[in-house]
Amino acid sequence: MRNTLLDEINENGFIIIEEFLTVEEVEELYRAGRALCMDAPQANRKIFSTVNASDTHSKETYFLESGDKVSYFFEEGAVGPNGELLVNPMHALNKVGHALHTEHPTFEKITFSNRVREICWQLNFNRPAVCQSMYIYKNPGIGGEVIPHQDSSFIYTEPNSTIGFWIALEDCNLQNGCLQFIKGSHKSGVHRRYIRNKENDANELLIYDRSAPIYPQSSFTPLKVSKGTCIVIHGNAVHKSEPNRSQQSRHAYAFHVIETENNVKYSQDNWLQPIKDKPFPILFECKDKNECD
Ligand SMILES: O=C(O)CCC(=O)C(=O)O
Ligand SMILES: [Fe+2]
Repeated sequence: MRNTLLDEINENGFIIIEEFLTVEEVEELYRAGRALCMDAPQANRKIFSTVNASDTHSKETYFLESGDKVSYFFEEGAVGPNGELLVNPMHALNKVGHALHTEHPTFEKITFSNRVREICWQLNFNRPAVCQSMYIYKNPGIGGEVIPHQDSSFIYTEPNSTIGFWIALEDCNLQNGCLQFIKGSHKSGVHRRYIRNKENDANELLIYDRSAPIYPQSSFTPLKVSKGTCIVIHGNAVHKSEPNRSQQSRHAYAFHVIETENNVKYSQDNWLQPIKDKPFPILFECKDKNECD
């Protein structure tokens, strides 16, 4: 019983769980995501892109400080040269992050639900913690590509323990930029890392330690999933999503979980660091190992 999900993630690098959320829960999260669009800042809008590294200091600082906040990241094509909005505010955001799981009750409720705990338990976590969360918009026409990556590049633990929960809030297909995976790619280690730049006076606060690997398009399998589906992602699984070329948005709620026991070390080089006296919140703790088997 405990090993079905474990076998699946160990084999493919991901697990697809259909109807993970009820229709009502999907609706509640989707409504909350849309409401966030109206709360987004009207000045000093910050852009998020995995393609163009036109990083300014203020943009990187905003990102680095977003770990315990509800911060708003705009699409590249949504903001004009003077910071003005070029599109409908409902279509302007790339994502909101990275602490919806602690700062927003609607997202907190799903993140700390027994369904999530059950999956972590089945995946042999002993003291799992949620380190980040985000609402991803992938808006029609404007929603940019997410380049091939492993989540462990950003959230690195030793040994690897990172998993992602990615929950579709709308039906996903090739046209609107569904997730695509290289099956089995989690078996090949962490290919590069995104780390804090140790050079104090450097322009870039965050850097990759290696150049981007080339993954052939033919190696990716698109996962067309219905809203309410949860895809559990192994930290080392290579995945991506293409731009949204459709007329429909492709909203999703995603969060990441790490092990905090079993001598697992969270890397101090990661962009995301727990705030002093505010450790990453725990999903459960197995005090007595026998109790958890
Ligand atoms: O939603 C996407 O397109 C990418 C999300 C992703 O890579 C993640 O949640 O780890
Ligand atoms: Fe990812």
